[in-house]
Amino acid sequence: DFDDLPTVKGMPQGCAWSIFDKDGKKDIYGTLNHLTPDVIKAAYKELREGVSVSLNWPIGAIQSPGFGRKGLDHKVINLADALKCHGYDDEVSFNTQCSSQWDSLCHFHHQPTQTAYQGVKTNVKELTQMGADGYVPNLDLPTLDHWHARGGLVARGVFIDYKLYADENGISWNPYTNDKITVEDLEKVAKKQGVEFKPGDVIIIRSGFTEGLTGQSGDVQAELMGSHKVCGVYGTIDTAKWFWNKRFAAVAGDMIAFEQIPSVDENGQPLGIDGLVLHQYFLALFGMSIGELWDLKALSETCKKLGRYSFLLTSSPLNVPGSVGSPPNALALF
Ligand code: UVW
Repeated sequence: DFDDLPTVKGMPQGCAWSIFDKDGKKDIYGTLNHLTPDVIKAAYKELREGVSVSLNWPIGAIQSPGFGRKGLDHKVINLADALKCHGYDDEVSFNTQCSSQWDSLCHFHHQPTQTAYQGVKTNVKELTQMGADGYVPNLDLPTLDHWHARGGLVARGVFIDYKLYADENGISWNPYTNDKITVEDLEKVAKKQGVEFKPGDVIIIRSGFTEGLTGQSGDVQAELMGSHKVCGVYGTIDTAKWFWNKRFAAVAGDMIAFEQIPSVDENGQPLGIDGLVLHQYFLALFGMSIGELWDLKALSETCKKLGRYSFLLTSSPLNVPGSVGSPPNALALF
């Protein structure tokens, strides 16, 4: 458990570096290590109805992503010009944080020590290394491309439909303020939905954030996101403890940062982005990837219709060497 993790010099309690090391080799997968063959085989038992739901919001769904990030640039190339034949290619460029994504364990560091998972001191040069023969993936950095070496992510997904729960129970809830979801809320919703957490689960939480932006004009989207106050899971050390102790393989949601922004200190005073509690614990200390901006409306409808909130989850990030973030290409299979 969190309180029993070995002390790591200079780091706070809850630092899981070395926990998943094997045969003298430094681990780069973090809590994906909970996904053993037995856990994956058990997850396949969730596949019963033959129904598949995509959890991926379109890249470019937000016209001007927050924090000054670059949105989608999609260029279609006419092959009549390039190859003198009829047809098309296309070129895309975007910040991987602009729509549905996984945050790798290199994305957000433990701020006081500026270290990523395993104490890695990542720098831009290492992440974009080019050798004489082209790109050289760095095998020591916990980036998302390495998920391919372990066959992507296959797990049992468990869905916490907080938005539905709030709507049905008259709870005042606005995704575009810093309204928060506490551990007590998560447990209440899980109980209502009949969800039982198991080690190796990927927990997926719906707040209504992405669907409220879907189809809105760029101006309305900018207005809704403009305050940089956003809903999410309450960022405290006790919350982090709960997530670690549940042995989740990863966490995801439709929120822009998964956790509430801004985080607040013990006196309720707002902290800067460098004070994000769960980003530091999950990514840098635990090695637990965070999924953000997933599109969960169809998942909500399917779970309600089928009357169950667990499923087989698959995800295969882009195989871009050195990728700090990536669209998840995530599917829920029932
Ligand atoms: C930050 O990068 C601060 O947050 P996110 O991972 O939510 O984009």
